[in-house]
Amino acid sequence: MRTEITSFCAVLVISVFSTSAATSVFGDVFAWGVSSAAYQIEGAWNADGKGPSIWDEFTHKRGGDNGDDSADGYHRYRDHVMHLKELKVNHYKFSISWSRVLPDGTISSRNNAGIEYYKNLVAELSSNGIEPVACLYQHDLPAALQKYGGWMNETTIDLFETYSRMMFTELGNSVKLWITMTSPWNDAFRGHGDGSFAPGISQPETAPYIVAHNLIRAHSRAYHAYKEGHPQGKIGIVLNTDWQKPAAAADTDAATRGMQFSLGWFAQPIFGNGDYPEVMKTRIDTSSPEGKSRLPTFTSQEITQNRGSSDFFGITKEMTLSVVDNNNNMPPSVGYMKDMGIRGTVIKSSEGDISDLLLWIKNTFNNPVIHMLDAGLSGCGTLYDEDRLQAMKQTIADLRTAVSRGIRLAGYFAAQLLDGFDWTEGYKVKYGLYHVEFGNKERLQKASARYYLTLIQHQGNEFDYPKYFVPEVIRQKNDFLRAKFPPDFTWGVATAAYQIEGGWNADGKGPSIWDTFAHDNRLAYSQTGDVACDSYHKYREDVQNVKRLGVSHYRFSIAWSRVLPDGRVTSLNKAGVDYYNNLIDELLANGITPMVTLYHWDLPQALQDIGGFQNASIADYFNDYARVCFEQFGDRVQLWITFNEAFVVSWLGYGIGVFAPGINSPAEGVYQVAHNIIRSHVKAYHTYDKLFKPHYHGKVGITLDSDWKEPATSSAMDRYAAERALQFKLGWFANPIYGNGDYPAVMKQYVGMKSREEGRNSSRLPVWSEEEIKINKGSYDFFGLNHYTTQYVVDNHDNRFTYEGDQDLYTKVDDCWPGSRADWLKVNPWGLRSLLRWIRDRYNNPPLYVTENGFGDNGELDDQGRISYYRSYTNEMLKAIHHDQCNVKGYMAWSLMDNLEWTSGYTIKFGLYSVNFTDPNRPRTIKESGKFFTQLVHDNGYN
Ligand code: GBH
Repeated sequence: MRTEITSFCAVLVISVFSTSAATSVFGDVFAWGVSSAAYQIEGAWNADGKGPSIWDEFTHKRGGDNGDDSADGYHRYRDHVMHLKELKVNHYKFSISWSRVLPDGTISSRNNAGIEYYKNLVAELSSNGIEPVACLYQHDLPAALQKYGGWMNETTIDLFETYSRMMFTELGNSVKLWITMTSPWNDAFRGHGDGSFAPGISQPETAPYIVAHNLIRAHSRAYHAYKEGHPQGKIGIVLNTDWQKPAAAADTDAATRGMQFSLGWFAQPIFGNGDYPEVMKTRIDTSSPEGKSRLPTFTSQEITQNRGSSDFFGITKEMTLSVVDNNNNMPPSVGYMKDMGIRGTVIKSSEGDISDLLLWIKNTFNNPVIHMLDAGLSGCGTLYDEDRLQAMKQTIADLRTAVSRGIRLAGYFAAQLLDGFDWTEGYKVKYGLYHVEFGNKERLQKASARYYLTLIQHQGNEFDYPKYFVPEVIRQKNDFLRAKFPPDFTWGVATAAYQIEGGWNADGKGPSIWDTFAHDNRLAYSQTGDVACDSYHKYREDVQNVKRLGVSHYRFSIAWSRVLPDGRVTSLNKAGVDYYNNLIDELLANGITPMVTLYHWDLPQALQDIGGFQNASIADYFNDYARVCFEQFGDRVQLWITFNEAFVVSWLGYGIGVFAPGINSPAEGVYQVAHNIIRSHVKAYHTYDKLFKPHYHGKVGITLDSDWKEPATSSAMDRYAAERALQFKLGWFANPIYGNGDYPAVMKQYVGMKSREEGRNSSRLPVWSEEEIKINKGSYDFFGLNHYTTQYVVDNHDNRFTYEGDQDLYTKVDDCWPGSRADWLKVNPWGLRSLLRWIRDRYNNPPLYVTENGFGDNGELDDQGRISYYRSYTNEMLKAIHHDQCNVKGYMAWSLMDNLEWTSGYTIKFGLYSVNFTDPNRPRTIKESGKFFTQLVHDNGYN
C-alpha cells in the first residue's frame, strides 16, 4: 500500500516537472551559466610559481588598483563552486591565466602548481555537476612574451597554439566546452589603439590591425588543434561589441560600418567568408600608402582555416551606441577610429537591443549557434542591486524575443560570479552576483543572484517578481514622494548644552565629566567646549536663528552642573536657573516651543566621583535633578526628554571609554550603567507623571539612538542577526520602557548563554524584579529617536565576552552608500523608514519624534551633501507616515549650528548655520541647507 502511494506521488512529481520543462522557450538543453576571468578574480599574482602577465605589469606601473589579491579566487575556488551550486547554474565559464601554467609563456617553463589549480577547479566543478567552460585567453598575456612584442609578433601565434595544445591535453578529458579567447577587440583596440588596456600601447594606425590579425590566426590554429583530437568537443570564440544604432535614417550605413569594424572585424573571418569585411578592406586600403594597406591580408590558406573555425558564436553586448556618420573625421582621431568614420554616443540600453543585435548576427554570419555572455550592468556594489537585476530581466526578455525570431541560442552566462578587478575601472565598479568584501574576501549574495537562481528554476520563463529579492522599502527608494506632512506635524532643530554653551565655569557652574575629559586632552586637537558657540551669552541670537528657519520647536539640553554644580539639589545655582529661564522665555516670546533634554551626556563631575552611572544611587540624584527642572521650568516646558542616547552613555562612556567619563567596562559595567539609566528615567517619568502632569499636562519621553540594521543576506541566520543587533542596540532600552517592561528575550538569552560559557553562574545582564517591570512598562508619553545611518549585519560567532561579543554578529556598510565627514555616518535614507516601521511593529506604534537626524561635513556654506541628506531622509520619513502609518509627530534636525562634535572637536560640522570658531564673537551664518530646511518646513512636505 505504502509503495503504491509513493510511486503514485513520484509519477505526479515527474509529470508536473516535465510539463514545465517542455514549456521553456529556451528548450530542454540550455546552458545557464556564470562567467569569470582569471585576472579579475584569482589574485595570487605571483603565487606558486606564476609568472607575471601584462596586466600585472600594466597595473603595477600605472599604480592604483590591481589584481594582485583581488577576490583571491586562486585559493577560494571551492567557495565558487558552492556559489555556483546555490545559483543552480549548469555551466561555469572561467579563463586560464597563461602565465600561471606557463610562467614565461613557453612550454619549457611549465608550472605544475598552476596546472594543478585548474585541474582542481575543473574536478570540483565536474563532481558537482557543473559543466566547466574553459577560456584559454582573456587579456592576460605572459609578460615575458610582451618583451618580444606580444600580439604584435607572429611567434605568439605558435606559442598560443602550443599552450592551447597543452591545456587540451591536461584538461581535455573533463572540459568539453572551450573558448579560445574572450573579447579580443579589447586586446586589439584598447591594448594597442587607445592604450587603456594592457600592454598600454597607443598606436591606432596599425597596431590594432596587426594584433587582431594575429589573434584571429591564433584562434583558428587553436580551434583546429582542438578539433583534431576532440571531434566531439566544442570550441568557439567570444566577441564583445557595443550595439550600434543609427541616430537617424541617414546614419544607417554608418551604424552598419561601426558594427563591421568592431564585431565584423573578427566575426567575418571566423563565421563569414574567412576574410575581413569588405568595408574595412576598402576604407583602410584607401587611406594607406599605395600597395601597403594597414590592414594585413590573410593568405588563401588562412582564409580557409578561419572560415567556420568556431562551433558557436559567443557574444558579449556592452553598451548601446547612437551612431552618426563622421566621415569628415577631424583630428585628433587617427587610425582605427578615423578608418571607421563614425561617432557613437552611449545611450541607455533599451528593450530590444540585444535581440536586434542577435538578429543582426544571425543575418550577417550565417545563423550561428549563439552563447550570450551578458556584460551586465555595472554597479557600485550594493547587495540590493535592483538596477542590475532589472537589467538582467530585460536581457532575458530580449533573449526570449531572439529565440522567437529563430535565433539559435544555446546558452546565457551572467556576468559575473564575483565582484572583482575591472580592467580600466579597478574596484570602482562591481559586476558580481556575489559581493566580495575585499578586506576579508568574504562573499555575500546580491539580489541579482537571487533573481538569477529563481530565473533558472523557471527555466528562463517569466515569473512574478518576488518581493523578497529586494525589500519593498528599498525598491521604493527612488520613488520620491510628493506629499505633505500631517497638518499638526512639528518641525524643530536640536542642540546640546556642552556642544554649544561654553561658559564652562561661568557664574557658579560646576564642572561636568566632559569638562574633565576635554581638559584631559581627550578631544581632537585638544579642543574643548570651554567657549564652543558661546550660547551661554548668545542665546538671544540663537533664538532668532531658530525663528528664521520657521520651525515651531527648539530642542536643547540643560547642563546639570549649571543648575546643580555638584549634582545635588543642595547646590542649586540661581544663575544657572536664570540662564535657562531666560532662554525659555525668549523662545516663548518668539513663538517657539521648547523641548528640553535633561541629560545630554554632561554628568556633574562630582557625581562621577562617586561612580556616576555605575552607582545605583544615581537614579535618586537624577530624579532629584529632574524634579528641580520640572519645578523651575515646568510651567513653560511641556516636552521633556530624560536622556539623550542611553546607548552612547552606556557603551561609549562606560563600555569602551571613548567618551566621558572614559571608563572601560565592556562586559559588566556597560550593562549596569544601562540598567541605572533606565531606572533613572523610570523614576523621573513617574515623578513628573504624579506630581507635575496633573498641573502642567506635559509629556515625558526618552531619546534612544539607533542605526538601522539590515540583514546582509536573505539567509535566516543573517535575518536573526539583524534583529538581534536591533534588540541589543535599541530594544535594550526600548523594550523595558516601550515594550513588556523587561529586557528583550534575545538579549537575556545571549548574554545568559555567553555568561555561562565564560564560567559565570549568573548573567552579566542585570535582572528586573516584578515590581520594576511594572513601573518600567509604559513609562513614556512619546518615543524620541535619533537616527543617522545604517549597517548590514552578518551572523558570526564572536568569542569575546563583552556587550559586542555577546551579540554574535558583525556589521558592515554598503559600497553604494555615500559617505560623510564622519566615518560612522553613511547615507542610507531608506534605513530611517525601515527603522520607523520596526518601532511601529515592536512597540505598538507609539507617538514618536525624530529628535535628531543630520549630516556631517567640513562646514561649507554651499552644503549640497546636507541638503540631499535632509531631502532624502525626510522623504523616507514621509513614506513611513503615508505608506506605513507610522505615528511620527515631529522632526528635529541636528543641528541648529556647527558645534563641538564631542571627541571630533570642531572638525566635523552638522549645522544648518555655520559658526566661525576663530572669531571671538562666534558669528553665525545660514547655510544653503538652512534655506532648504526653511522651505521644507514652510511647505510642510514636498510639492
Ligand atoms: C548624536 O549621536 C548626538 O546625540 C549628538 O550630540 C551628536 O552631535 C550627533 O550625534 C552627531 O554625531 O566614532 O567613537 O567617536 C549620534 C550617535 C554616537 C554616532 C557616537 C557617532 C561616534 C562614535 N553617535 N558615535 S566614535
